[in-house]
Amino acid sequence: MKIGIVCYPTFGGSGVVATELGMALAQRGHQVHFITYKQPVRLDFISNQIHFHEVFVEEYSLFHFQPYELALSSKMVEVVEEFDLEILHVHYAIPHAYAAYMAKQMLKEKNIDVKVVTTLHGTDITLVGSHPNYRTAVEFSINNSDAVTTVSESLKQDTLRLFSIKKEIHVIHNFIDFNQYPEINSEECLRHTIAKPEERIITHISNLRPVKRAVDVIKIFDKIQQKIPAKLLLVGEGPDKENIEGLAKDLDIFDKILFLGNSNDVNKLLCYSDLFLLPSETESFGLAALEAMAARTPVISTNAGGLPEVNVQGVTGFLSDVGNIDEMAQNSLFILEDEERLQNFKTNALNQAKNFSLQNILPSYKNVYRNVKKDCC
Ligand code: GMT
Repeated sequence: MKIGIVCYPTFGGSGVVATELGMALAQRGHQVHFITYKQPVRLDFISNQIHFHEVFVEEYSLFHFQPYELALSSKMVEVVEEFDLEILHVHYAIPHAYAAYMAKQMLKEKNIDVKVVTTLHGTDITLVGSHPNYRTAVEFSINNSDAVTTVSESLKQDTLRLFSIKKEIHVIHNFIDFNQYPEINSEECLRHTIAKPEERIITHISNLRPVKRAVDVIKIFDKIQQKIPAKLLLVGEGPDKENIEGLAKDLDIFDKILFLGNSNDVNKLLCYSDLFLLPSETESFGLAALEAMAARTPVISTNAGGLPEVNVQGVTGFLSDVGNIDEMAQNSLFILEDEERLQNFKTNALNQAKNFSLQNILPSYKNVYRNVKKDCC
């Protein structure tokens, strides 16, 4: 198949999923064309089956906002025509699904029938998409896609609740490519460079937006380290960085935290983790939690959105109400204080992650592609 993938090229989960999907398809012989404004950060697989088409937006003094959708839909038309693409798979509705609809209409005029698959990822529905300023256009572009998928059952229900949807929504969970995860104790996993043997290593990875509640991470970690020796690895950059640094200093735990910034190697960082914290306000799926579990790391999360579809209460970790810092700290200590229990949770986390392996999930996307193509011409 010849597929165009449109996504955000940044460290956010939707871009990561789109990039991993494109690389997996290319490895299996499909021709994949990424169309976005920058090379996706996780795009590290070199193959003649992968192409990258940069979308340029011309600056002009009249524009208060640069018209990205216009440049994107023009680029989609150009790439579909030049490379005979059959499918445009757009990740994150805003503005990608809308731009794809426009591209599809322009291509129709040229008797080209490209199929549009839209994958909804979370905040494009829950936080931003349903805002009155965007709702009409988001609803229209979902209903006019040839196929629609969501990354969790919870996000499907949110979409049906917040919009008037006429299309069938297919739930296709996010996935993990286990080939990218080093063996525990392998040479790539140098735990001793991070912490002393007696210290537990706790990790949080996110783009530090308020929705991730990274401030809660610091508060939970503070309670943990009062009881047991521990280090916190904080991976990611974002608007809450200053707040959490300030809080860590106020609590006098700054020296127990490693601020690692953005990383392309989360798989390698996670191999020394004993526990992963994800106290998000909302999370359609929680790819970061799944990545942690794939590296044998139990998860302490909230019970928001799709997290219960990933993290299993009392088995792979624990789930609490948003903001219940005391309970999250208690559950963390319950896992961390007993070595045998910790090892059981680690094994369970890995086993649960295996349900979301690339091999298990990829066929669902291929089915969606096959079905939309069946309706063709
Ligand atoms: O929240 C993020 O970190 C970024 C955001 C995105 O779209 O880039 O993530 C959303 O999509 C991820 C991949 O499907 C999901 O795992 C995240 O749960 C979801 N984030 C939220 O719903 C807040």
